[in-house]
Amino acid sequence: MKTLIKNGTLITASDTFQSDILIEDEKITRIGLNLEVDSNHQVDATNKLILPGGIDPHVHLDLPMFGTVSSDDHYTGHKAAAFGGTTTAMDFVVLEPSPSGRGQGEGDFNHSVDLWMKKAGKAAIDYSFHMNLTQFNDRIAKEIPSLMKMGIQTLKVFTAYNGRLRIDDGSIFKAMRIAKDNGMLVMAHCENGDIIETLVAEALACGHTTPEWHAWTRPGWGAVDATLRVAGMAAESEASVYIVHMNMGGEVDMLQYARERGVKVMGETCPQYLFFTIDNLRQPDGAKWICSPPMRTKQDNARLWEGLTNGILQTIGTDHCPFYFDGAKPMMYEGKEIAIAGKELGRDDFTKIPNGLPGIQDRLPVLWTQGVRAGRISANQFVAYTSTNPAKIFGLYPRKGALLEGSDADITIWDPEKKVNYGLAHSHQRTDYNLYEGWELTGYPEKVFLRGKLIVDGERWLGKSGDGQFLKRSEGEVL
Ligand code: DUC
Ligand code: ZN
Ligand code: ZN
Repeated sequence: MKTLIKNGTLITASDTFQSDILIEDEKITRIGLNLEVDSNHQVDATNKLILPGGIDPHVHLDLPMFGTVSSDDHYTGHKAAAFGGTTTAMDFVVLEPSPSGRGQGEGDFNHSVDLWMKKAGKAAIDYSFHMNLTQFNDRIAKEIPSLMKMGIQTLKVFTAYNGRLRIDDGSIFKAMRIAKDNGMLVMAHCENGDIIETLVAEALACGHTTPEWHAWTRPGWGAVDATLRVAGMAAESEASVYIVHMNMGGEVDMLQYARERGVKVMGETCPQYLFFTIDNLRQPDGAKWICSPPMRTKQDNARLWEGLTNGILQTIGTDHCPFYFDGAKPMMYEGKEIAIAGKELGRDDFTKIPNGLPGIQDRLPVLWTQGVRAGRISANQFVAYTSTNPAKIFGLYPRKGALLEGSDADITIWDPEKKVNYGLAHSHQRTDYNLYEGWELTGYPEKVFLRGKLIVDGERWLGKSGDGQFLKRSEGEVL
């Protein structure tokens, strides 16, 4: 099967050039001007841009939490991703004890990965996993290198969620040493768990229950101090470390400080932290914006943009973890009514609002208009942050994140002039709201190929459950 895409403008992380592109079966096999090839299909891409499919390094699909579950699974979330031009997504395996295993509730990597593989059987785009390292002891330490053999090159640690997800700093430091010795990468969620626990208890005791208290009880300085602490551990252990969902200007400062001193630390931000502030949590529908870490200030938005403009940050993920705003009301999804409990669970208590928001589809369209068209980042930086850098950091390059002969034919044909009044009507994310409702966008995906198969053609969905493949990853690069 041969598909020839003619007359497009290719955008890579470093170059912009006119070229045709030939896809044979699942791979890009030729790139060049005026290709004359017998093909089964030709696509005219005159006035269109050709981008490597987006890679979202940070999503939470089908994740049980807050007594419910994130409302996109590996099919619905992947379908939404594809409509937004993304063809690879990485989500996080919850470390669970095996029912027949060692007992005492000790996490079991094999069992946990098996569970996640089963969930992801319905994948519609390619995917891989990070492992949540939410327990640590000598046995777990010994078993960490086995993850590499499973193609899981990343350990996620938390400096918050005391008594649940957090492991202490000594354990994080030991995990970093193991990661360093085995070509693995440590990802860190940086907030100050001790301060959060104190402030939450005080807020509730005073009867402060509204959504904005979610932000007041998770102070930004805690994210800044945790970022510096994690960077310090990276320096001392010489491990490669990736700070997820940077939301504070001060975190960008800490990242810059560490990187200028040769520490192998990298940073991700997410679109929501570039646009929204604590003011959104004060709205009557403020629960829609509840996620951890929370929205901050306009100054933080601006410093994060600066971090992207100047290349201090390396990636833009989404932390896609959607919930319904009103899960008591069913919504239609592929012709069926479906209701999943959501933000209404915390109507009277901000600590019970499921943390997380949608974004897997929104990422590229919103960033194109607000980033590239607004002159904050170049089109090449857009590709770097949303595709090529994640591929390099997470051990997928040049199979993914590249427009090169031999790379997987994951391709998004982008119409840079298409105007869309964005919002729920365009969204395939399985939730009842969209954070970018009514935003005027210019530039939108037109066609999306996953390993050579056309899965999105305008408004038409041609993909299916099971199209996605698990990607075994190997050692990545430090950017
Ligand atoms: N933050 C969220 O808001 N949701 C899921 C996980 C996380 O870190
Ligand atoms: Zn996190
Ligand atoms: Zn997350």
